[in-house]
Amino acid sequence: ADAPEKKYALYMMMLGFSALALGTFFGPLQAFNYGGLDLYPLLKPVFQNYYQGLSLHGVLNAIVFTQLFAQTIMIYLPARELGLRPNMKLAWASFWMALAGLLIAAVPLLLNEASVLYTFYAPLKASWAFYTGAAIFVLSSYLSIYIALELWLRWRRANPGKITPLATFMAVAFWLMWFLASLGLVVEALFLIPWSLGLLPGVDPLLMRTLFWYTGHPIVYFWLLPAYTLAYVTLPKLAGGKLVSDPLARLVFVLFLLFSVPVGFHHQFADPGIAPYWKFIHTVLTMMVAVPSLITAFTIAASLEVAGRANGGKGLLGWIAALPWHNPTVLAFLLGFLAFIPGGAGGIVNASFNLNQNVHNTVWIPGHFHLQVGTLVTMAAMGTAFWLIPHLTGKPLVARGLAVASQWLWFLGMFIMTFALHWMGFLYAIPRRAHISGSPLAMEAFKESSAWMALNIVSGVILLVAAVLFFYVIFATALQGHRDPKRVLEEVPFAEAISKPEGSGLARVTERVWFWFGLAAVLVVLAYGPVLYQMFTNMLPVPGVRLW
Ligand code: HAS
Repeated sequence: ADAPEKKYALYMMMLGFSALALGTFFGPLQAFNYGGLDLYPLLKPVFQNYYQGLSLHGVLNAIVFTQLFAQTIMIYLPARELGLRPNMKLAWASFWMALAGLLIAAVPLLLNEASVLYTFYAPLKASWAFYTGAAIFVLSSYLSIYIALELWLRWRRANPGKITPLATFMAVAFWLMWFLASLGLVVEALFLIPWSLGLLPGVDPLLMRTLFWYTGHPIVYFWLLPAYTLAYVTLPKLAGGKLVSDPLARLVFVLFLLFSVPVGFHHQFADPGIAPYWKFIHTVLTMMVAVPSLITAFTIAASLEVAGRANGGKGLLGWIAALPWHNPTVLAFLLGFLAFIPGGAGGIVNASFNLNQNVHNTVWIPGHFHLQVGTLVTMAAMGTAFWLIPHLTGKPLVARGLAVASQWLWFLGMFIMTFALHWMGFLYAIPRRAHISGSPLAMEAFKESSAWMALNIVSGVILLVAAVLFFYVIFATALQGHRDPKRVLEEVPFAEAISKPEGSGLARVTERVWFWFGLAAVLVVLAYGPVLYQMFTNMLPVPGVRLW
């Protein structure tokens, strides 16, 4: 790593992949659980039970890995695009804060004192160290928000009147969205930490759930948007073509800024204490947040078509075969996006107020999100690692064939697993977050779906093999002694756009970032304000309980 931001990006990303490696190890154990095979007794005394494994799996994969990858991509890409050095002191401070938070939270997780799953619903209570470590970890992303905004504003001062380059624009919209989105978790931590220390007699579970889901839905776009950014700014070039429309890509990110946050009640359709009309308003807003993904489906597919035709593909579908499927990065994105189609459709089922009653708290839901975050987001990160680690280190990719195999196997494993989970959830109402294999009664109750459940074991084995291959490739690449700068991508592969932002009215309108941010904040206040006000004021008059 010759530039300091390269070293920062490498460390951040490898820390994220280390978390993913450990978290992923528990994945097959969850899959085996749904297949009726309980391997947890074999892991004693190091790991105690299913719920400890599930908490480690969710926290490390969904919270830690995703945030560290965002802190890599959404700082490194704008820095390279603008040719500016980010504030390195703060960048390293964010790294050390994330590491410290992770280590503090890891202790209770490993001691089975924080087995409260990644949603940490009260009244489940974890050790104070878990909430404190998690808070420090999440707050490290606030430094990233500052670093990205400072970088952008520095560029703007030097380039008045110019349209912000695309990756930087995406990073700015992304970090502003995360600032708004993360406030729920920050406020929740202000209750959970004193409660876990015994300073508060209790917390209101409904309020805690509401604060959690305030952040808990937009956090999925916090996971998704680095993948989308890479898909817009690098995939078209890696596939051999161009991005069809730069302004449309900007519109997508503005729509995410506006609609990612005011939607959290769609996780609480079954909760009492929130009037149905509020839930309905959040349903409508959730449908709005699917729109930027539909635009993305169009723009990315069209850009891939441009690439396929530039590679010599002919006819209606010949361009698909002409895409560079042998390139492990392109392959990862193609397969990830294919999985995202049924995943997105499932999301719309979840959001549909009444249909949700059929799938809520069943294994359909883990089926949905393993297509979204487990397949697209993770594969985008894996695929990107195949060029980014060589780019950052000057060391060429080791075992390209295994890299390709890891992506096919990951896709196949996820496909089988999510197919089975959707089926089991929708038709047999098998509950999620349930230790099924530990209870003969539960196995008896779900006998009729045993064929689907057995598929989970198959998928667990395939995913384990895929993970071993992937982690071997990236760690062997990063740790080898051999450098060969000629065989690595020296520059970030930024794609050129066919429809450019210069002269585009849409690009001018989207450039008014502070206006969109203000509007997003107003939407949040309208969609959440009255309900939260009511929840906070209802909480106060409980006789004999002082909450502050
Ligand atoms: Fe979700 C639950 C609704 C997207 C993650 N979601 C979850 C949970 C997680 C999660 C983790 O309304 C569980 C939380 C928990 O533990 O309880 N979700 C949606 C909707 C969308 C959506 C409407 N979710 C995501 C994404 C996630 C994610 C993205 C992670 C990254 N979700 C819900 C709801 C629930 C829920 C309810 C609560 C359910 C309950 O009852 O508990 C939308 O944003 C989806 C829009 C997506 C599309 C797809 C567009 C397709 C594209 C692919 C194009 C293909 C190409 C390929 C280009 C409309 C972009 C070309 C290929 C070639 C080869 C040519």
